[in-house]
Amino acid sequence: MPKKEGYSAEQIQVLEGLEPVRKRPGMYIGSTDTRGLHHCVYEIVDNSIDEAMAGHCDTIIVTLHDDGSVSVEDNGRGIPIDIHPKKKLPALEIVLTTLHAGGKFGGDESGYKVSGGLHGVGSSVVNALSTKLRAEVYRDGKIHHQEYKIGKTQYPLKTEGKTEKNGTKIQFWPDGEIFDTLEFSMTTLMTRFRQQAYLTRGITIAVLDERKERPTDDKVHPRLYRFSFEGGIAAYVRHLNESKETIGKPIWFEKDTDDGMVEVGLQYSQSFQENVISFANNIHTMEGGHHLTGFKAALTRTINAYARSQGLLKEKDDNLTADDVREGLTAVVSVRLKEPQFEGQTKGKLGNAEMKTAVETVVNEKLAEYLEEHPNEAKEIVGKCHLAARARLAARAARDSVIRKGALEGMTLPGKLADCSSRDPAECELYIVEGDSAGGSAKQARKRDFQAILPLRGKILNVEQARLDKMLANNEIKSLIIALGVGIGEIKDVEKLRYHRIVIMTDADVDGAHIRTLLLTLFFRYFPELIDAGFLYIAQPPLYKIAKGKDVRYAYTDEQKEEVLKEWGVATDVEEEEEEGEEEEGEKEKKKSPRVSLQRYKGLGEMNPEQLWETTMDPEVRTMLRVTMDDAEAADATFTTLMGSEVAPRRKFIQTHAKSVKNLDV
Ligand code: 0RA
Repeated sequence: MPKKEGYSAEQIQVLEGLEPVRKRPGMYIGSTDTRGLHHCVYEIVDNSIDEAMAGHCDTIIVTLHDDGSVSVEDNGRGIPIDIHPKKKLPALEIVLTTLHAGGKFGGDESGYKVSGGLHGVGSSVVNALSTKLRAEVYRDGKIHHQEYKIGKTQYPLKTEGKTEKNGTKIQFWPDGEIFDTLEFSMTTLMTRFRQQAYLTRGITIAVLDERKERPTDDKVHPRLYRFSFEGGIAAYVRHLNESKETIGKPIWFEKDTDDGMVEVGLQYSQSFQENVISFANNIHTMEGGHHLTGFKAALTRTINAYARSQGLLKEKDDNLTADDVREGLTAVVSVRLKEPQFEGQTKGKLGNAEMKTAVETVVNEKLAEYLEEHPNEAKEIVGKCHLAARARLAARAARDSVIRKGALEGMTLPGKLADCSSRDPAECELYIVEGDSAGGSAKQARKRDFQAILPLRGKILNVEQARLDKMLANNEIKSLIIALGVGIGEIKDVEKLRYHRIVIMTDADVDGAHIRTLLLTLFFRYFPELIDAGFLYIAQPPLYKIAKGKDVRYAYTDEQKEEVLKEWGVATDVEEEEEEGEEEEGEKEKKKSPRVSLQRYKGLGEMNPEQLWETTMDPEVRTMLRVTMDDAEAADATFTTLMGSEVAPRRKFIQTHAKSVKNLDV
């Protein structure tokens, strides 16, 4: 940890004015969209977190004011206000009105600011991009304040009033001429502050939303939120594993080394996902770096050594691979060091090579210790890794067999596939349909020149707890992959894709939702390029058919159904028929008009081919949802819940989402 005692006005590097910041804001805060706007808050909060990490502050309060401003108050020592001998200005004013060399997102590596580094470097950038900024410093029983407009000082530092407090409060009004939007998101801020509170044990970060008009997303949150985690990183790991069936309690250790602090939390679960996240000086290193490399190396080495020493891995067995030992692992690796180097495209990669050895040494030692002291958990962990290794071999075998079949190309197109006649992928569509009876309807309904139908048996449902590699061995899935024509694994060739529209068409019930999820998972894991290219769709069959004489309407949502019934003057609380049939309306006024019938489709099989065509398959009128990769991270969490071995959260998820396919966006 850098020493901060005795730091005063003379030590602050004075470099240049703030003009460049307004000229090229993106260089300093990344962008001027909503991300850049939120970045300003992080810049200010990071300085308070530095003060907390130095041990001088334990509470940070962030307030979203109704006038569009944000304030950040901490109970630290207060930004120094003594006068700089050469510049003859208070340190506070220098910190807020002068720019440190280089931009955070610019080319100058040396200018990269880190939490835990020099105080206040980013505040001047925020000041330059604000129509107004007010700083208050509580020190020595007095209140000191100063205001700025687009970074320009409005009056000399003023000392007035008494206070018992110590600390700093910065309030700023972001400039609408710079930012595309001035709307802060409580949801976004909370995610960031939760993460930072986990990483800094003992700190409390509170967010207070005082806005009268709140964005829709934010209305779900209480107006005051406090993040404070005594458990630190261990609590973070517990939080990440909340819906999973875990092995033992989170493992946690920290050690101060010559090269910096190393802190690690980890826990295995029965899921197949890996979730390892790393930080350097509280900054999320998205692209990893040497600290993460050290962690992975130590994990592989230590678990193999333990497994061998206990005879859990026989002499003839190969070592577990790095991938094997990370399956089902959730871990947080956090390091703090004096001079962090951030590299890579988004500066999200730690470049300090010494951190590999530092983390590796600590993890080797502490993890070995843990395994020795917790033989039951250790055994379960090794068993889990072993399973991953076996699955890896099985998956390879399954893939090979798929590839072998695929290699025969057109010859082996599955018998169940009703292919289209066109050979131009750009105009060809493949409907993946649940069940043979719906498949039959779809085959009759389709336009055979460009629409192909592949019925999948409900059988794939049985793989509900199975792994994807088992799915690949499944005949239904093999048929699908062969029909797509692209192969899989190393032999994948997306150019060979036979259809540029792949449409998942399943029933609007729980089983349908389940099959759809399995298929989405398959595409997400094995054919992400097809999702990226926008080739994957979800069909939208109607939920209801409502008829009055010759007038037939289809409703795709409950709201639409209500609308039609209202239009036709039918009481909306009318009971739906269980089975298809006519419904007699009791009310007198309706006697003269034809009877209204309401049919609820439980499955695609209930629709006759014409209905299926005119509601779901006719390109002229149908709507389909295009599956996107937009939120791959969120999707992965969805899949974890759905594919995980714990049944309860999965069932809950399917029940709540069975009808709202939109929430399943991949
Ligand atoms: C440098 C020295 C001292 C405090 C700080 C910086 C400081 C900066 C910020 C930014 C936000 N909150 C802050 N709190 C403290 C201490 C100087 C001293 O008392 O010797």
